[in-house]
Amino acid sequence: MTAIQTAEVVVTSPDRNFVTLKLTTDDGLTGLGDATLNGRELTVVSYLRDHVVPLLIGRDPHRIEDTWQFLYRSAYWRRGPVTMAAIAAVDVALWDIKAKAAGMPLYQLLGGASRTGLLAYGHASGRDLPELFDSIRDHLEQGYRAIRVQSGVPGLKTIYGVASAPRADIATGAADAPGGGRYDYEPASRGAYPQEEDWDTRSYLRHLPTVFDAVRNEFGPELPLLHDGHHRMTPIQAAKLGKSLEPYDLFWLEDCTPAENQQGLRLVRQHTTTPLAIGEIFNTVWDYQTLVTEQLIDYVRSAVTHTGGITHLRKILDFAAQYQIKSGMHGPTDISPVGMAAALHLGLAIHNFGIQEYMKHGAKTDQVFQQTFTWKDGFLHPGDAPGLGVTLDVDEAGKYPYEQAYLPYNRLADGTVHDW
Ligand code: GCO
Ligand code: MG
Repeated sequence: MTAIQTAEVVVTSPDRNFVTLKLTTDDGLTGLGDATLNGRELTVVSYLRDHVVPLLIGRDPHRIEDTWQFLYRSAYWRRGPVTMAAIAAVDVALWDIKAKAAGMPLYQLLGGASRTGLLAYGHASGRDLPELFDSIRDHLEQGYRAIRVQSGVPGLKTIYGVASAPRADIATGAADAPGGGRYDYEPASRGAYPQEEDWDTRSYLRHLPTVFDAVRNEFGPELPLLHDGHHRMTPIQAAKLGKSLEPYDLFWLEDCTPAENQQGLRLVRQHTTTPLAIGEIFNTVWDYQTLVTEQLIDYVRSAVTHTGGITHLRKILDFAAQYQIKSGMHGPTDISPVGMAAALHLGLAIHNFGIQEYMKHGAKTDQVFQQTFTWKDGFLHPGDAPGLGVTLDVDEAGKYPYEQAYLPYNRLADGTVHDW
């Protein structure tokens, strides 16, 4: 029997913070797993270092399902983003090891390729229409064939998903910028306190349809367009938005309302045919039970990184497949290259793949994590190296120590804290 010999938790902040688990077996194989939880990174580091790593040493790396069940059930305290990110990192590292032992790219172990490449969408944003159009053109030039549209709202200073100012240092599609474009948006900001943003739902509901109208007039009916509501509406407000966006034929409307109350989506669904995507902050199949069995959503947004790894997300996606619901895995810059690689292998193998979110990482991140994935004509492919196809340069990672960073939060005009 082979055994896990060492388990190292590597924290690095090349363009932003990342947490990576590196497992090494006594026969010399290594496996990587992503455990990055944006703005709460060190909680997962402690969960792994203090509680999980001691349990891994000496275990058989090939017993992936057994290790998953052991870590989930023996903790007694179930679910939650910290637990599930830690288990995800172990799970993905074990799949990486198993695929390397087999001499195959990981997607082969998951059933082999169900398609030739993964359609990906990028993030266009602008404070006003000229900036937004510019950003959409940037993304088209970078090869994107599906584009998320986020826009400023008159009267609001800062808003989720919109870069606060175009980057002056790059013209278009520069490889060294996180996101790769001039209007790219990075939610977490370094510093000791979260930044405050402002929010007004009525202004947003009035303004957004005018933005999509302008975008459709400029770019035509074919381009798949997406939008993220980022949990800020009540179900009836979300229903109204979905209905008012119907003429613009969205690929999806994401996180239109916080979905802890899964039944709330019934109301949205009764009123609109705009496709709905939910789940980037979910971490188990139980968070989807009503949403899936009542077909209240169209796309599952969960990432491998935050949902217990490939083992658990695969179960969610297989469950969703029985209800014609597809994958739309979360892929912002806070999913590390290791987490992205896991998403690409899983997305290539499953039948019910929908679309993959893809924000490019910056050049420093790409130096810390060497990757084999390819990006061509709007499609991603994980590559054919054995395992995940990612190597971590631990010395390079050591050059970028952790930097405290927080996600922002919202307040309404009267000072009330609101969902961000
Ligand atoms: C998305 C997400 C992100 C999140 C971020 C938080 O759709 O990509 O909403 O932008 O806000 O991942 O860490
Ligand atoms: Mg989102």
